[in-house]
Amino acid sequence: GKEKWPRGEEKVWKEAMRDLDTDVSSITKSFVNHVQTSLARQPYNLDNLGAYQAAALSVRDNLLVNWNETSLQYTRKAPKRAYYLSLEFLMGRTLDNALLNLGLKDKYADGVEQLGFSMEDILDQERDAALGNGGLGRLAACYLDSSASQELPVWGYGLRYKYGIFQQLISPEGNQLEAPDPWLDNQNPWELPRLDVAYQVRFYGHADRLNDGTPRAVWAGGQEVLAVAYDVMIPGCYTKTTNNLRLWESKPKRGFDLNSFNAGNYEGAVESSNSAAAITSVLYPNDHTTFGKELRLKQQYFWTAASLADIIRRFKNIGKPITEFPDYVAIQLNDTHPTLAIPELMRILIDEEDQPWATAWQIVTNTFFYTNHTVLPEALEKWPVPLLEHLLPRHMQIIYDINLLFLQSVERKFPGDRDRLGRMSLIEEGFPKQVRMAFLASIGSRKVNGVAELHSDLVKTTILKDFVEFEGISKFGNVTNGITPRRWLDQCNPELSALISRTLKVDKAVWLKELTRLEQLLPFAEDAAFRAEWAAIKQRNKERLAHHVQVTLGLTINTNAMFDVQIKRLHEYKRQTLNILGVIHRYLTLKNMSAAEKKKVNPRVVFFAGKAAPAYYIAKLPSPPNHRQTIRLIVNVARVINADPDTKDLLSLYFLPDYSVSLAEVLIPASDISQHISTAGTEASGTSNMKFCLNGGLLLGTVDGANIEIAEEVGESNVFFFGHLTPAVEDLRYQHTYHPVPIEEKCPALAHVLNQVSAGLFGDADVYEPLLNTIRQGDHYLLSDDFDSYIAALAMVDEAYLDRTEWVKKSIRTTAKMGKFSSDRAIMEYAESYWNIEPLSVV
Ligand code: Z57
Repeated sequence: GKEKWPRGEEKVWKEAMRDLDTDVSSITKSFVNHVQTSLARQPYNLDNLGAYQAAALSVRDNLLVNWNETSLQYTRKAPKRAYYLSLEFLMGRTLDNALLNLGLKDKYADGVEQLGFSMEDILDQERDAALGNGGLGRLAACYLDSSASQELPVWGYGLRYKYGIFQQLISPEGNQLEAPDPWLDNQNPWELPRLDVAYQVRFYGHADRLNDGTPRAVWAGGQEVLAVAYDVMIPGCYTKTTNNLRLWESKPKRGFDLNSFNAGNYEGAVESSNSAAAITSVLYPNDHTTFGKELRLKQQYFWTAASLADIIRRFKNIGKPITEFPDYVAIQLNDTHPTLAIPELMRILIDEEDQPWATAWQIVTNTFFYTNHTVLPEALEKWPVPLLEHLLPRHMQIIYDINLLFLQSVERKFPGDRDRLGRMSLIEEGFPKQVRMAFLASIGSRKVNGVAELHSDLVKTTILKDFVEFEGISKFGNVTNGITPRRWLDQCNPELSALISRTLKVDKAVWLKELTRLEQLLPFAEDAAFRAEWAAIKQRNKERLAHHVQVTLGLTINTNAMFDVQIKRLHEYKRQTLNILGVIHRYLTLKNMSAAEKKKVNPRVVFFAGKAAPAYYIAKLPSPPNHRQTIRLIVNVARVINADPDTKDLLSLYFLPDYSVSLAEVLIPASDISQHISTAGTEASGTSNMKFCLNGGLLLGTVDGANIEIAEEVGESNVFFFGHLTPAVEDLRYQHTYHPVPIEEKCPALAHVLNQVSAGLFGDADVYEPLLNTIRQGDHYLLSDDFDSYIAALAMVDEAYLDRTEWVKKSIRTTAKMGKFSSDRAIMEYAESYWNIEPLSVV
């Protein structure tokens, strides 16, 4: 029976339970209260870090009230819910975002100033939550913000890594050094440990089929690990809805193995406890490469098993039959990393819920949705069958069964087509055999989507072509990525946000949630006073960046130059090398100019930032050329160029170490032009391109990913496109292999640049040789094919920048037409066309 509530006096409860007061004096009271109690510190010697913690705890109180209310509504109304499974959530900092979403920033700023602190200093104390590598993880974070802001019942599920993406240091020689990221060292106020929410997850052991006429099996033995929940509050913008991001931490089932301990094997006892904790100890820092490590597979299963157990428990509380599961639950798979959720749900339905195979498969294929984020072959996950058999014997059986039934149905549709069966099998033949995770994710899902129009077309016509032919085109779609305008405009560029509100004569609460309203800025491109304000804000953002670089690196930057920015993970396909070789070309050109010619040149500052995957040295083998050498080249080119009195006023170059979400928030609003120059067909979408354009930076890029849709929106006259198009890429690669043309003939300008590097103009000549040779021979990413048109595009950028009035018009028009790229639009497409969920107001 239900307990009587309230227990005591209703009036007392109700009075105590109303929302927290948010007048400034209540805020300072709450702040000081946290200093004295939660932090147990003396108010008189409180430093900025303590002030950050007190402010965070005080803001968190507001979030927790909303978060509880939201959970209660979800439980009471039991709407269909969606779950976003992502191995990465690149959240960045939270305090500023929470204050803005709650609409409390001005009041808190007022309060902390009255107590003698500056809001800016306090915000700067926070460490980034960097539980992701790059675009895929940041997309997940934007999607959580948009879900909460639109009152959608969406939860995230991920891992609580003890160490996030490594901290990048750059040695004086230009080598990337990696240091651990102990982000949890100063208590994290944004998470709530839920030690009572815990599940057991099994590894290894053996699986025995019952062979009793059912498909059931018993999986037993092996190792059991505990998954413990940590909840992170996700506040919506100007709404009470506060969703949840549940992150799992692994720990040993018992503190240590009692048997070994009693047998005097203290070390052995501790070892088993170490291996359980190891599962969530560190984020894998490899982006776009699969690595085949057992610990990574353990992470994937640990996380999907705990998340599914949690989702199923919540579903069961509604009291509906299991066959109605897809009416209450949609699960989005962010890339193939959570694909084990498919055989795991089959295992639960068959072995634990005693469902027939067909019923189980019906439930599974109505529950999951799969987003593909790349067509690069080296990034497509494959797991060795022997490893899966060893770690997850029952899942391997289920995968074989899925494959058998699937191939039988393919055979029925295409009788005798053995090539097709080989191509489509979930198991790739070889030594060892491997499970193709993208195929498993596709056939186990209700829908499959790519992340930009071009990319989704490529998915349908290349890696999943056979699956489109077999299952029909309607299962395969596109949801173009988006970004949250809260963080990527209002938070990172407050002056521009304020100008927009003044100009549109509407509160930001309105246009931040209806971003296509930015179109109303278009006529103001013709207004000289408006243009002056627009340009002045860009200038102040450039000065803010220069100040940041001055304080953190001690370098003085010329803010009267065009700011040219390329910031993203280092990867061959993203072609940072093309950019640096272009910089060298510019440098050599300047060196040959007369003083009179130089007078006509507009100064340019080039910024790079980004992390490269750590090198793994295989004993005695030289490590292959990779993007780490590109960093080294950039740093050494910078050293030479920035010191050259002939050119340094006209060209300078900076590699900013340790790229992060919070560094992006300073760089992006300061950019005049940003570079998105992947070989056509290789960048699935890109999302920083959207961030730059939303902040009035123009785009220099290839006809690739979301660049194409940005150009469609803002107009081709406002972007700088260059390079070969996707359909030409395959032919060009074929030419490179079978009819190679020496680079001196094909692209003399590039050959000259390469020769200068080889000749030691930037030192370390032999170090760069392997990197340069990837361009001279093979040139898989087509630098030699695109270089001339790249240089021409850079010249057009220079030319356009000389007419500053026209440039500012382009900048305004670009921002004005970026409404489509709000992640609100993207997440609504998922909600309506895929998940079938609706907003639920929390009042
Ligand atoms: C990652 O960040 C992306 C794709 C991947 O397969 C992996 Br692994 C990591 C990126 C794409 O490269 C971007 O083009 C895209 O914008 C982003 O995912 C979000 O979809």
